Amino acid sequence: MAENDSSYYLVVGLGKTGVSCVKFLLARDIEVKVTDSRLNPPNLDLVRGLLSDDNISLGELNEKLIAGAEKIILSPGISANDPFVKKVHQEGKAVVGDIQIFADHVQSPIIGITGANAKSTVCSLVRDMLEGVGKETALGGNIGVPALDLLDQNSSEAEVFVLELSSFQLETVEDLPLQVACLLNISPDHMDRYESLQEYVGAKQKIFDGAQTLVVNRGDASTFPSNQRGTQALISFGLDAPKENNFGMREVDGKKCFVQGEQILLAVNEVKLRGAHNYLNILAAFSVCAGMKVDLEKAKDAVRSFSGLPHRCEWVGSFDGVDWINDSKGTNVGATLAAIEGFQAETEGVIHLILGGVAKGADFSPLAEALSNGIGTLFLYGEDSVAIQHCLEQAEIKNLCCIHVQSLEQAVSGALQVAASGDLVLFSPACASFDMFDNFEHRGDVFKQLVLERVGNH
Ligand code: UMA
Ligand code: ADP
Repeated sequence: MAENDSSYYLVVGLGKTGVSCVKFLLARDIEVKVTDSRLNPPNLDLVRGLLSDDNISLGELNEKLIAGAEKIILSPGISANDPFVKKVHQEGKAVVGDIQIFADHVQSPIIGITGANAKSTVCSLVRDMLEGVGKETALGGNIGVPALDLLDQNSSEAEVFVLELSSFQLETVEDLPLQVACLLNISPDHMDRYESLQEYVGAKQKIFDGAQTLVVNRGDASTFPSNQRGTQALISFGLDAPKENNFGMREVDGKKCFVQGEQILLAVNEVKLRGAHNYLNILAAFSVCAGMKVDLEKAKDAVRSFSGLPHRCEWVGSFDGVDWINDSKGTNVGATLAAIEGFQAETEGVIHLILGGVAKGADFSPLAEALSNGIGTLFLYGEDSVAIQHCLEQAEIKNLCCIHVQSLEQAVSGALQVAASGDLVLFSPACASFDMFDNFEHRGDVFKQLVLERVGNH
């Protein structure tokens, strides 16, 4: 591969993001080279159709390509601590991610939403609310559609862009002029990539830097900006009664309601989403739309009809009085905790929890209290199940029956045996899926199929 050609953009990583960057740059006649540490990255055939072999370097991140590159475009899966990235910085080269390139090219307002959990749910609800008031809206980012794929050269721009932003993506932004930036919540995640929780929070907080209106969670101090500029408006949401024009909940005539200040927006029984965590998600979406100056009265219908996304506390079925829930997207401890707490208030009997997979260096002790109160049986499976059990043993959980199983199939069979009418079986793994499954969707689909076959036909 030629290394010292005239200037080019170097795309690092050939996952979804890398490919979207290659396509975007080529469409703008910018010379591109690519490198990936894998010998056979996922989109190799597609990229071979776009670039000559001379411009593709595989098997390691090729440091020799740094010198001739005008800009380095880093995929989110590559950490700033990677030796390649350190070398890039040493050589004084500009490093950006796809989100910065996107922001540099877009005219329409952009909403950015981040947080440890609930990003996809809130982004999707905001999109539905904006469309409900007649705004043509495009949704992308960490949710699965790379941001640059939202910019089709041949069609006009959407009226509003909603971007789900991960901490990985935020690491590489320099100047993100968001109309509304929302930080939903913080709980530890990706502790195998960050040296401390502070470093993770710091990456998330970058969402606020260039934003006009900031949306924060009153119940979570880490979501408040560490440096708010005087020109930036702040809107907060929380489950308590709100002050001024912020968002929260009040009891009105014996009914729990979503409110803005004193003004009632909707009663809880008018919406399909259930559980305190989902009420927060609705309030966050209202707050974001308020930041966009949307007529909330007109946006309410979209909230009423939103029934949540697959794999997020998704109800699979009720068999012999037992509810089965697929929360495969619960990929960290904070998500699983929210799911347990969300269902505890509404479950007559006990919750049986299925948990396991790749723990990403997480500490499971925050689950101790929830596991001591109201969890019947815990089924542990997957690559890190022994380490998780060890962590839980140290937390001295009382009254918990913990069973190790070899597969999700065994966990479902075990749960079928122990669950009695009025109980709920919650599959919320608190872990990543790639020890046994392609991704969280695959894992959730396998769980649903097992439940429908094994339990439904029992
Ligand atoms: N990788 C290598 N070598 C390389 C490049 C990547 O081994 O040279 C590995 C990474 O370590 C990672 C995997 O390949 O394990 C994918 O990395 P990537 O940067 O190529 O990822 P993309 O396919 O571009 O997908 C990314 C997001 N993935 C990550 O940030 C890891 C997707 O979020 C996102 O949907 C997509 O961009 C479009 O924006 C997924 C995700 O898991 C769902 N995100 C994390 C999360 O939600 O917790 C942050
Ligand atoms: P993300 O895109 O951030 O992963 P999702 O909307 O896909 O978020 O939800 C992922 C998981 O987070 C859900 O399956 C649920 O377990 C949990 N969750 C949902 N809402 C909340 C919330 N408000 N706080 C904490 N956890 C939540």
